[in-house]
Amino acid sequence: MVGYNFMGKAHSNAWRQVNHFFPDLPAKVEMHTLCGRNKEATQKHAGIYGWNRVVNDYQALLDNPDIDIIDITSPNNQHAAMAIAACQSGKAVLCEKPLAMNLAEAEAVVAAARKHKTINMVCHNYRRAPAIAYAKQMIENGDLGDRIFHFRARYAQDWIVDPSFPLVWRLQKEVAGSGSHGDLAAHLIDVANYLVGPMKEVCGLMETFVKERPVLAEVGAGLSAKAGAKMGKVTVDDAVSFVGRFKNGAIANIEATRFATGHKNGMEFEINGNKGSIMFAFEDMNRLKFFSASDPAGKQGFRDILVSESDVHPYWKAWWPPGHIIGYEHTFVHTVADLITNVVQRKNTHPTFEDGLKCQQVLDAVTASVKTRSWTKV
Ligand code: SOE
Repeated sequence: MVGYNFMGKAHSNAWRQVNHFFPDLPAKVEMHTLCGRNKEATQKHAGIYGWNRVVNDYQALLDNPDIDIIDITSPNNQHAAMAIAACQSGKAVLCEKPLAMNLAEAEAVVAAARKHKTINMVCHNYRRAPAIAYAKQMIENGDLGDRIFHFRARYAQDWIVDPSFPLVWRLQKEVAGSGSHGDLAAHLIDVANYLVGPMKEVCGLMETFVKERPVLAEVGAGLSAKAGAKMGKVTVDDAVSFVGRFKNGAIANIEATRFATGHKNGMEFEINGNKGSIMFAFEDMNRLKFFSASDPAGKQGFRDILVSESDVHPYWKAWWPPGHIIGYEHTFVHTVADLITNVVQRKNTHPTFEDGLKCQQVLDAVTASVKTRSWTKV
């Protein structure tokens, strides 16, 4: 694995736990090597997370014949080049989202994966929240009917509302690619692609509310950081909002912001079909709300499904008795569990790099639409 900050912590935990909770997987994980540029920090995090060895040169990971899977959790501007090099090495590749900084990069990654027949996955972990995986089954089962009308979604955070919060890499275009758009809207777009299908056109707006911030003095845990004295320019969007049309006729209404005061990780969506609707809110991720128009008159209403029944709900067999709920980190455990099976069977499952590219196509179309102030084809 390369990288050891927020996503490195989430992925490491997944690799460490996966055989414990999925004992029937066809392979046992050895957490072979952690790679990072800063020698001391890499060593320290390898110790905390449970990696057996440390290297400071990415090529050393790729050259090691004992390593089967490369996991990329470095900042966004390194994803594409690292993923392409990993494909060339013949190993399987898991890349944290977003797959790339822009469409051209994402296309190059997909081309490399095709050329080298790479087993690949992009880590859109929310697909593997049991409620979202179950929503997929319900939609395929026709529980919402045979026509979807709306995908309405919002990703609301507030960690940079304070203008004295420093200029971390997530706020710099050359490292992050974009702001709330590629970081948060990307998740909603991926869920939309997964549950409703591809979009054909979009029209959006973006805003950067705080245009200058103190430069970064020190990175802290999670998303925290300490500010330095000088000021620097914020080069990404703080908030994005767009509408879109799906190829199947449904319409999308999507918003992502880091300025929703009071909201911490408010990833929420609703899908309305001709026979039913579902609602999901990540901060209550063990529940899926479902309305069925087939319920008898007088007894209709949104019901609350606790998605924790072993024989019914995706991934639950691995965990606890019903109602003994799970959290954010489990979505990563599910992701690597499925990846391990694929690596052994030499096949790909969603979300592949192609799915990452499809997400990037929507992201780029929205950005173009904001620039030209017009509807843009995906
Ligand atoms: C920060 O905005 C962040 O950690 C994202 O980078 C993640 O992708 C998202 O899952 C939660 O918020």
